[in-house]
Amino acid sequence: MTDRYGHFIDGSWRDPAGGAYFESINPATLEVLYEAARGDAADVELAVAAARRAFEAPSWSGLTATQRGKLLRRLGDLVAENADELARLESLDNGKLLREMRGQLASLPEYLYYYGGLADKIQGSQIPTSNLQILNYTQHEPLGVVGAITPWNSPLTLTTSKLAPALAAGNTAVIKPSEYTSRTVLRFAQLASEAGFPDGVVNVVTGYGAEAGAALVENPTIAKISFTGSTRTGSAIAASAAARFIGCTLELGGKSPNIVFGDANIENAAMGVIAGIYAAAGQTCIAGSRVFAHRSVYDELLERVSTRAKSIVIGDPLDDATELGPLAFGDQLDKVRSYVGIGVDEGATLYAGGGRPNVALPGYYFEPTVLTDVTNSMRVVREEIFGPVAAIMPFDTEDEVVGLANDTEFGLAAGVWTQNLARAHRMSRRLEAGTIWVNTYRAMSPMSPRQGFKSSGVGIEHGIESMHEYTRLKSVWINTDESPV
Ligand code: TXE
Repeated sequence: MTDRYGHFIDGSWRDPAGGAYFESINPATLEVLYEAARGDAADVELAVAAARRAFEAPSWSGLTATQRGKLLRRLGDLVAENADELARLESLDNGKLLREMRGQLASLPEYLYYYGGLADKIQGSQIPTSNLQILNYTQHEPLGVVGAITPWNSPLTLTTSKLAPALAAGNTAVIKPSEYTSRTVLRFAQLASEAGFPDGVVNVVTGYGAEAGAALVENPTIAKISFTGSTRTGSAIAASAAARFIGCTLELGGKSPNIVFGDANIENAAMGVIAGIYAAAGQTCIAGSRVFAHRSVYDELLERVSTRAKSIVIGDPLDDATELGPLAFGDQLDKVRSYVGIGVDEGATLYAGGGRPNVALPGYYFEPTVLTDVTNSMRVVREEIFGPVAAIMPFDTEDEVVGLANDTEFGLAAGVWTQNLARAHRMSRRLEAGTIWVNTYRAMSPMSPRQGFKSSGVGIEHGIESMHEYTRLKSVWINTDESPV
């Protein structure tokens, strides 16, 4: 019999108010993995009310910041102890390679340790106003109940990026994971309970975006929305949050340039281009989907990338020999396939890949693909495909490639491959993206802030800076004398 999971609300499992469940499918085998509760406004209401009670209860609001930090560190330990199980559950759910998941799980506790350490280091200040009689100081307060809406490509990591600073700052949370990947987020909430977070501090309502997700965004008690997902959904969430004057942190899509100059170490650059676009089958917001190669190295880079693309081992994500797994669900496969068709119709050349690979498993597989003869006006270059599809273009000058790279609605990340130090600095300054990688791609740490420029986001994730996404600042004025001021 298929496993069935309810919501995780107020420290225990809850059946959905409407009684409905939906299936989660293994994208490699197309088998049903489990059923999750199909949440609606009533479930969200219950979870938000529990989170608000928990926010006000002395068992949470009465903790010192150091005690909150300790809970986060304990949760980090529990995540480390259960890393194998979590890695496997997520790999089964979204098709990400088990070995990549093991890598993610190895660093996930760091997020919890880092924000656990920061919990008691968020300080206000004393301000020397023009009146000596006045003591003016600031303090950072938690916001209340944070609504976190997370996607399917890296459910655990992206949920933790929001939850760790939110909890460190003293908020409580209701998480709505993607309907494609509910399992690890539910397990994470259970581990938070085991770590000693009081009931109601971490709640999970599973379900569809238009139902549970929209109800969470519209709930009047929610003090803030933190969202990672598509630019379209992010835009709707931002509008709804703005109408109620609540804050939102949005991490959205990307169409990141990966730029290879003629003086680059070409072997490293080719590997960086490959990892940039084919890791996680291209289903990452930071995918280096627009590759610009200086004309002097264009042919060589194209050859290296396409030769490697054709030899990538595609198969079962649980098998350590596999280098590329399936796409996460059927609609995602349809989207990627249709974009390749659109590119060819627009005049692009299908240089490598473009179809279903020869894999015994019935899942949503798509070959690592290379498109050439592309221009910046084509949809395959302008829109986020979110699949293993690289568009490779030549360029002649630095000015030209800066113009091409910045000619996009997105601004999440950019890669630069060069041995020229001055050029590396110049490019880092000129590229309009929140993260710049030079002679590397995809490097990331909970300690380093990231911000999406342009349509790629609002607000900051990671780093000390993201703590302030989850606090509000109060300015206190005290007359220290008997005489009035
Ligand atoms: O995204 P959605 P989807 C991009 C990527 C992908 C495309 C579609 O291009 O192909 O988005 O993916 C919830 N109110 N990215 O459909 O819809 C939804 O249930 C509130 C990039 O999965 O944005 C899920 O939990 N919530 C990205 C979450 O939003 C709503 C990662 C994301 O779903 C909602 C994922 C609504 N009206 C997709 N509608 C990245 N930046 O890494 C949906 N949701």
